[in-house]
Amino acid sequence: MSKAMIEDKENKNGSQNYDANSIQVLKGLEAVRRRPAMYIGDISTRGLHHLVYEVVDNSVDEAMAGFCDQIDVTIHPDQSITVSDNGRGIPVDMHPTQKKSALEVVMTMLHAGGKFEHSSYKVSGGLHGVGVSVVNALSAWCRVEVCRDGEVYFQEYRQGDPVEPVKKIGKRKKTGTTTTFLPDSTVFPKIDFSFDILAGRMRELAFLNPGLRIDLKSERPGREKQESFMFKGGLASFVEYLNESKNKLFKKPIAFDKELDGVGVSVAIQYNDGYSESICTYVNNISTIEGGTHLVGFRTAFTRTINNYAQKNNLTKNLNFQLAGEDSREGLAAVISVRVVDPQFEGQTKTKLGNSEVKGIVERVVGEYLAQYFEENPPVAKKIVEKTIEAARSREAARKAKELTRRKTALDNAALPGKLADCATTDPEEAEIYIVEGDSAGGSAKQGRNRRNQAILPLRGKILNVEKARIDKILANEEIKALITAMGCGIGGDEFNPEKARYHKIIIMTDADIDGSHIRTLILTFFFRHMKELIERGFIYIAQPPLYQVRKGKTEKYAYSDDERDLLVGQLGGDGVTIQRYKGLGEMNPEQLWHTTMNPETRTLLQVSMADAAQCEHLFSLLMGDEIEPRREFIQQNATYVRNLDV
Ligand code: 0RA
Repeated sequence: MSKAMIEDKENKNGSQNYDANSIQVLKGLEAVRRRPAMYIGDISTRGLHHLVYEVVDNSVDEAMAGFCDQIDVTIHPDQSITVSDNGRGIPVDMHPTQKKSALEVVMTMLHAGGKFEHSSYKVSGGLHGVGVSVVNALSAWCRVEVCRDGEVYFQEYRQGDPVEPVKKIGKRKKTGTTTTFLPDSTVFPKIDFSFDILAGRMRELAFLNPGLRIDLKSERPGREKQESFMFKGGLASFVEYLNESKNKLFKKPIAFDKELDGVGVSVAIQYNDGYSESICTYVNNISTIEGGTHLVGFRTAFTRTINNYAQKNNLTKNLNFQLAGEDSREGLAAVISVRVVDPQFEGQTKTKLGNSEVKGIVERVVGEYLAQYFEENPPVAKKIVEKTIEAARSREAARKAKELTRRKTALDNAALPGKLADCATTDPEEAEIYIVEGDSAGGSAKQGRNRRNQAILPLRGKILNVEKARIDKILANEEIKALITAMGCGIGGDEFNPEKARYHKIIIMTDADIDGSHIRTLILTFFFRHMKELIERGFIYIAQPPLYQVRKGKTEKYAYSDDERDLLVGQLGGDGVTIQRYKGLGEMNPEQLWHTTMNPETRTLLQVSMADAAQCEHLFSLLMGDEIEPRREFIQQNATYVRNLDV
């Protein structure tokens, strides 16, 4: 942005008059560069990838408006990104008040999008929708090519400032917009795009916008990769993807699109023979991890319709207890996508839909469609009711089991598990717990820790795979019981309360081998399925033990990757250097464990986040589900799959 504008900002009682538009300009791109996290969440992996989403979202808007069906996303060798679409092209005519090309206004003014409102479903809150000008502001350079009216228009920017006015650089019959940008290394500490993270979002967008093709390509040497996403089936394909490795209760997903009172509602439903509920919800293509009114409306309609059908057809006559909502959702995989003109986002992470009118709309649309579907497809309806009744029966059994554990812990004076070495502080904000694989590493961790605020819970061997067990069996498992009591926040719909979590850093520490990663996945699956909000609140971390000790004489250094090892060997001068590969945590003594993995001053923790809820759903069911083949394939391809969780 120009210098004059910045100076004007300081000039509060300025001698010049500014209209609303120029005031927007004044608190424009400079503010973005000063506080990037305000606009893109953070400047870590997540914020970096957010830049790409922002640009792609604009092209998807153009697709939703019906003018674009192809988007290409390319990661170049220098980590610059190109997003290209075949839409109408960003307008280039003179902006009436700004006296410059509309393209320049879009690229250099914050929230200039409103002026060109072309899609009634443009997002006004939440993480997305901050505008492509934010991406421009946070880029070392950015180049835009617009093909419109037979011409090719071009403009380039440096850290958001135009290099020259928009100019014509050629002729082209086709229309579209191509944006290329290089994230600014003075803003982002680490610039390395993850193909998998981008692929997760592109796949999701392709599911949510049936018929839209998104081609993702990495041109980085040694890491060339390409994937194409296009799903004619839309949400039906999405739900099949979520259920990929599961046994389905019925083959064809129940799916529909409806519009009521200006709200577009799309839903797809399919059951698997598992025990968890996987509902992915979206508002205007944005994942609403915390749910909201659309989810509430869906659940209400769903439970009521199943209950009505069961009663009407006399299917519950031998039951001496009620069917509950959670019963009807056991093994349910569903995707709900709504399009709302003025979405209100609420909640801790602004991913909860607040619009109250949406509840009733979704409830009505879903209720009407499902009731009719059940009438027309009695075998499917019967299967769902039977599954619901079975779930209700086991809920009864689980209730009894829970009562038993509760009574037992109430009688026990020491309610906390015996093998937990608790910390002194009772302030959850500063309390940490290390969940450690194996008794021997647990012993070292207990000796090495800071007793004041670090608790240690050793888990023996593999914990139960919760993906394959019902709640009553889960609650009977010793390792899991220890985990639940240590966490202190209870478990299961009505009893789980994240406010009661005894630690706000829950750190999973396992060996850096295949077994260790399996155990880590088992523990993560448990949190994901039964204490999801702890992940959403950012309480779950993964410890990073070193892979190597590199030693020369008295100097001991630790390497956390092969690259780092080679670097250290080089630094120490090569000759006489010994390298020890750590196969397990148990090989480190308490001091080494403290220094490398537990000392807050020197350790690295990976925070587990739910950036991509659908990808997590798919990942966990894939890793822990019934079918062995896709899992084996996945583990082989993704030895470091936790990174996919955007940690
Ligand atoms: C406003 C109006 C029109 C197109 C667009 C915005 C537009 C924006 C982006 C951003 C990325 N790709 C895009 N494609 C289109 C169309 C105005 C008209 O032609 O009438």
